[in-house]
Amino acid sequence: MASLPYIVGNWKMNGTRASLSEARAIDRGAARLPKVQVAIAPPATLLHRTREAVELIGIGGQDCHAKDSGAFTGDTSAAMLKDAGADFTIVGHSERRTLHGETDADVRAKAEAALGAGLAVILCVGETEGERDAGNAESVVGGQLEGSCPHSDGAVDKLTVAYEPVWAIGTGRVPSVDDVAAMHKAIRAKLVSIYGEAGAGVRILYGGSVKAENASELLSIRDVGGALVGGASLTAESFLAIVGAAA
Ligand code: G2H
Repeated sequence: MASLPYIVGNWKMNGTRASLSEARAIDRGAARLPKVQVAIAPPATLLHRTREAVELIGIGGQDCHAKDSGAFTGDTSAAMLKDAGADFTIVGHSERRTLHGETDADVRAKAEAALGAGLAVILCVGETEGERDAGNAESVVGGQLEGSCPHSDGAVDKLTVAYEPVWAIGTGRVPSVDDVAAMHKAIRAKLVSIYGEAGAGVRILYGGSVKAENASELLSIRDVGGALVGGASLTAESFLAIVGAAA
């Protein structure tokens, strides 16, 4: 059976307790749209409160450390996310890869730690504009998948991949339908080469300037199993418009 479309809000470094009203409104709205799986990734400071504020939607972290505990000032372990009520965590977002220098090996270690803590994983990949202009987008994304996909037992069953072209993030620019379709097809093929037939069942999200106006078109593309949404996930109104487009 095909899985439900999966719409995930990544709040990034946005949100205080006042934002819990948006989380509650998203939860109520999602209850009216049962043909869509909905989740949000609030900042770590809000995870526990968000867990208590919502009933239906999934809750996740935006990153985790690869170690369970230790002298890592400012970091949060996967076990801590789990303890705070998370169901999943994002790893390998381009803002982590670029601004924090995370390598594919780092991202794989984080994904393995998350799975070990009982979390599902949303693993982000995506090329820069220069890499696309040079004709290397598919090889770059393929290399990221080879380097960062987790391999522990059962990993494939708890894995979602998010394709986020770096140049489309927060810019209002989105790739053409043909380019999204070609990349998602290439990601699917790579997942099958990594995991065998099980790779055919991994959900692949598109992320990068998704909004209500472009969501229907993006979500209708073959092998686009949902969306990872940044800016437009910060209010219930704009996020639920995207969830509605997926229903
Ligand atoms: C990409 C996306 C969320 P935005 O980072 O993961 O952000 O929708 O703001 O482009």
